[in-house]
Amino acid sequence: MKTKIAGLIFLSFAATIFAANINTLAIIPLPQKIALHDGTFNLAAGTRVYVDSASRATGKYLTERLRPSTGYPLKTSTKYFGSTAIPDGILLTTKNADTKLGPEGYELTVATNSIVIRAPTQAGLFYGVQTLFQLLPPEIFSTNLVSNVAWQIPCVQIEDWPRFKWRGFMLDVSRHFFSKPEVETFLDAMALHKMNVFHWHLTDDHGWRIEIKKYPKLTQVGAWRAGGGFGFDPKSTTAYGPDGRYGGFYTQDDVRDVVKYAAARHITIVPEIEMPGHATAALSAYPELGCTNGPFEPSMTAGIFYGIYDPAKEQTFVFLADVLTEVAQLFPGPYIHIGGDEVPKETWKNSADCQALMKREGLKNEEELQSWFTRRIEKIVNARGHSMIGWSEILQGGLAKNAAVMDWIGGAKEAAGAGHDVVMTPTAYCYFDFYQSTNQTAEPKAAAWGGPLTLNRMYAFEPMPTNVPPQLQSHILGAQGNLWTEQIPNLKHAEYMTFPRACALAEVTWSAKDSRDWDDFMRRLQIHVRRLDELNINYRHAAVETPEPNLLK
Ligand code: TNX
Repeated sequence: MKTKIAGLIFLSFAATIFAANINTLAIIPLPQKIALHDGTFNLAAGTRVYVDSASRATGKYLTERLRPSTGYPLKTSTKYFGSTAIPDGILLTTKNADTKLGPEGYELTVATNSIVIRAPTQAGLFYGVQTLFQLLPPEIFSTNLVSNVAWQIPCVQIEDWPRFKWRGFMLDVSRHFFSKPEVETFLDAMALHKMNVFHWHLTDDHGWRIEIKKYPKLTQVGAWRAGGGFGFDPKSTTAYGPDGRYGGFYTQDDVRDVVKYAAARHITIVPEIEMPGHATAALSAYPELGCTNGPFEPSMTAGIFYGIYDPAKEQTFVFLADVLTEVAQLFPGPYIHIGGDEVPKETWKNSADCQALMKREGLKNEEELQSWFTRRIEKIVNARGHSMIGWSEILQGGLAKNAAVMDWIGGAKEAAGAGHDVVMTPTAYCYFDFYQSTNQTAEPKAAAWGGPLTLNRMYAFEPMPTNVPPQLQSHILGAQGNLWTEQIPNLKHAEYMTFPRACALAEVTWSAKDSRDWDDFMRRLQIHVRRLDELNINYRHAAVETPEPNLLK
């Protein structure tokens, strides 16, 4: 019996030592260039991590992430000032880095007795560290000590950089409130996939989630609702309080913590404050800012968008300027998202004050009124040192001067043609709230107005719109997946909707277009989901167990 076990152990060791070929590597998103060499580097308790002083935080992140599973008391050291490999050491350095790798690129060299990650910036080094984790066995992500795994890293030479600079994920925390630790688990998952923009959808009809000191009622009143509103019992959600209220909000200290947590993972946060529509929660607190007297009630059901600010009241702009002042101070930028989607124009049509305003300003229709509103808001955003971004609809009636557009229902070509930057989030490819399969009865509840959006479809997404000519393509910053949460009352459900589709989107936005290979992605995904298992991230297992057809052929 003993010899049998020893034999098995030997066999599994032999497998890890000798079976290294390119098909055993499972990095997602796929790096730009990989060369695999013979041999492995053995991570051991005595391995040292050397950093130059600028790279100390990245080194600390590396050692802290390696500690729980390996149990190794790894420490970073700045005692070494050179820039070449050190025996038995992992060196992280920006010295002598090739600037051609760009602001997020890195080079990773694993030899049998040394590892070097070299990058022009800390973001690049951080991504090199992410790749290093994925060269180790998936158990490296365990939060518990793992004793039966050999921590071997295959010898490789990797050069890597992202295809797009915007690799985003949007979380709607208005329809369902996700706590600060829940938001942070998403930020960690983003880092694993080298995603770098977290779009935080902080306000909508169903809840105002960010503390604004000057307007305390926004969160005292607007952060709570009595009913679930989308066919579920609020008691069954994770944001139901013992006081019988459903919802929650982030204090400004919470926001600062999340901003810091994101920055440590090289993630920029784009806060979204919805206007002029999707404003019911704000109006439930300050009904005087609406066109009608309300009442405004955040417990409404889906599909009714009646909360809209009144642009004919100066008070509305005073309020929004005050809110944006506090938001601008909390988020280092560069963007503030002002929403702009699905504005119920009927309300403005029926308002004598709005009609009078339109006449005064020579505005032909309510679309132009929205554009007039958006231009005023853009000045406010710009004056606070930020750039404005909004959904497709901000194009209607004329686009504000420097605004960027988030294309969910079109507009990329027009916006790029007029010199504006664009982020692609088309519903057909980027909506994590859509069903992931045609068999809806076998799936947890999802948004059914679009989709299904299967994993292979997301993998076949091409962010660069075919109608944008080459000279304007630099305006397409990248792409983003959106998780709207009308149907999603807890974190595990949210993760299920997001993964593994986000793994596909990460590859679409990071890796070279011509390297996309569905079969190879599915091979790597089999290993990658073991990382998600270790990290306790939920995902749609069926997507991995029953591979879908290749849509790239
Ligand atoms: C459209 S996408 C919306 C959201 C909903 C989503 C549901 C966009 C800019 N607006 O308010 O949550 O559909 O799929």
